[in-house]
Amino acid sequence: MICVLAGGVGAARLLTGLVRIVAPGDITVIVNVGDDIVIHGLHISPDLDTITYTLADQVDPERGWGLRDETWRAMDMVARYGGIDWFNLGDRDLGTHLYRTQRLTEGAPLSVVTAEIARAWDLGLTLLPVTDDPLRTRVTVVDPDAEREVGFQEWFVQRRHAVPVTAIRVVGAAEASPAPGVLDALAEAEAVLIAPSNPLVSIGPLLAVTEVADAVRAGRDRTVAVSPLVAGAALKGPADRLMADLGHDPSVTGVARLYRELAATLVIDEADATLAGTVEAEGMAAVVTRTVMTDPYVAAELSRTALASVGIETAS
Ligand code: FO1
Repeated sequence: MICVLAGGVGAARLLTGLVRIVAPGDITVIVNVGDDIVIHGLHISPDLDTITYTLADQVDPERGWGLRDETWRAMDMVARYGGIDWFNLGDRDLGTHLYRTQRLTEGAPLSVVTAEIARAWDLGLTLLPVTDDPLRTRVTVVDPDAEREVGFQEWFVQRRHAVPVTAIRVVGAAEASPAPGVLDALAEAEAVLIAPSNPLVSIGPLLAVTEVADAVRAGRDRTVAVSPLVAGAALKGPADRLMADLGHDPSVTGVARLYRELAATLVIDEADATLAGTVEAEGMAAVVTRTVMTDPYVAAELSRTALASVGIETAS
């Protein structure tokens, strides 16, 4: 059994490789829900949907989120009325949010609804939201006029993550319990993979749930993280700037400082080979390989290397 801690796009890409080398039935993915937002009365779970659509080979390849061949006619109507149109919901994507919202309204927990959606797309693996309880990442931003705390998507999408950030808070974490199956998956996993997702706003909210952090820490020797930074830059998203804004070194060394108590090994890109020594000085084993997942075959080799670093050999 392999357990993966996941955010959105980077995790989804890694999973396209992992399912090529490990039977999907042996994979459990624990997914961030701190990015979730209720908008137009609909419950949107971006990271769960990004992973689902990517594994179903339905994600829009350029955007990395939402569905391919999408149309936007419903959003055009919202814009016509002067409604909230900065968060783009495609016509087909809306069907997912309608279904999820209806099921949640009926009282089904998010983990149950997530399993229903995953089954409808024949994913084969187990997708779990980290918690069924409300968990919301909030970001303190420096707007031109003032510093204010906003919801994750108000920072990420509405402000295009182009404003300085002074703090992150995961509201609800103290009261949140892990969703059913999360602690069992972590306890039973032969290896835990921390996907190349943003350590602060994608993996951070998972670890903000104390029991999850404790379970990951307890399995440190069989846990391996893949750095989301290559040569000091995030491939997608604002991880590098966010780390710098919040006083972390935006490099694999800074990633090692964030993960050293949770994971024994950090997989870093060939571009960062010269920093392997500083990663090891932080107390993690460094494994150097190609980490830029240009296609699922590279993602499969990256997954294979990551698993091998904690003693799991997979057939090639
Ligand atoms: N990202 C954007 O940059 N602009 C959008 O309008 C947008 C809409 C959206 C709708 C549904 C969904 O599942 C994801 C969406 N995303 C959008 C991506 C999302 O904001 C981010 O990928 C994650 O929250 C960060 O991991």
